[in-house]
Amino acid sequence: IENTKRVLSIQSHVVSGYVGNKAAVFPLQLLGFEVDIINSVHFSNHTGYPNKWEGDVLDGTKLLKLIDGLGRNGLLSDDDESGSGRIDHMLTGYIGSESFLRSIVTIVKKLRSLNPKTFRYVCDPVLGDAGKLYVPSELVDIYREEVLPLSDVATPNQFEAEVLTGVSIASIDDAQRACGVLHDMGVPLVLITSIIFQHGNEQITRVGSLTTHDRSPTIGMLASRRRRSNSGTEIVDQYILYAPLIAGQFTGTGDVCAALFLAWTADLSDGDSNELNVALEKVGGTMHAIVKRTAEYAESLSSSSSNEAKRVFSREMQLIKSRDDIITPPRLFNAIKL
Ligand code: PLP
Ligand code: PXL
Repeated sequence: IENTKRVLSIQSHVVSGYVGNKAAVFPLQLLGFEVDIINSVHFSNHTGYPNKWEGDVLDGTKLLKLIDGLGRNGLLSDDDESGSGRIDHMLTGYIGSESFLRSIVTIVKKLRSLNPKTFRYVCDPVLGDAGKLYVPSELVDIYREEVLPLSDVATPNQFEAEVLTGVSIASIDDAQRACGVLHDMGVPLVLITSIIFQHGNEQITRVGSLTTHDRSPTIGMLASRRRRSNSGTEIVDQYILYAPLIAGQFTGTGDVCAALFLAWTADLSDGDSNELNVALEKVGGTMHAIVKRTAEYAESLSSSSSNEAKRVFSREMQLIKSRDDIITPPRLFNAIKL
């Protein structure tokens, strides 16, 4: 029997809507993963709603207790080599406090020591977006100095990549350099999930595989992997994928994106360079389909929704209706080798 890969996903839970675990778990399960779910917060709704939210936050001490409980029952490791119970991947997203982030560091070290050969930690270093930090600034240095050196995969957006590396990203060259800095910090595989090139960037639209108008706004996703070849030399593979930018503010897209990238890179091996492009195309295809369906739905309601909370709700991702696009990613965009 083929072993099912197990993911420990430590993220937010919201009763209504799709961010954090509510955004990541369904895609992972559809793609065949067993998901062990720890909810870092249990909120009524995401924090972008006009009337705030209610709910509880799990602190770092309680998080470690949950891990203790799992460990005492053999649910973290694989004593008999059967693969059952072994955690192969850990995924984290938005983390709001220093104590919680430090507990994450402890857990990554523990899980890696239990499963040193195959354990992977996929870190979405959520810091902010569009020039604004939405976590305490102390977290930035902890990500840089303690978390990223333990990460096998990181999925920053453009702003996060800039803050973590100090490289400001105005061109593809800059983005490639930022990935290099992240590799130097110890992360072998990086996905910059969204680089927004405003219209008019000819260099970008020309090399892209877009069929849309030359000057339409474009979103780029850049995957970068540093590996050792058979002869031991260091190789960096980098691919970029361009998609038409869909206007509007959507919440939780980064969370789905990280989960999909975890899933589609789960079996990348050291030898091959030509699988990262396939993973990037699958992630880009599914993301575009989800965001497009969501934008169309929000647009269809926009005249009828009078209140602001309803408008925010209308932009919640149409994740359930997108199930076929998650299981079988549409082939929409080609990854271009850089
Ligand atoms: N990829 C595509 C095609 C997208 O449209 C989006 C979000 O809009 C993303 C990826 C994820 O971006 P982010 O990580 O900034 O939420
Ligand atoms: O998508 C990130 C996220 C995670 N957790 C909570 C959020 C958000 C975004 O708004 O509100 C609670």
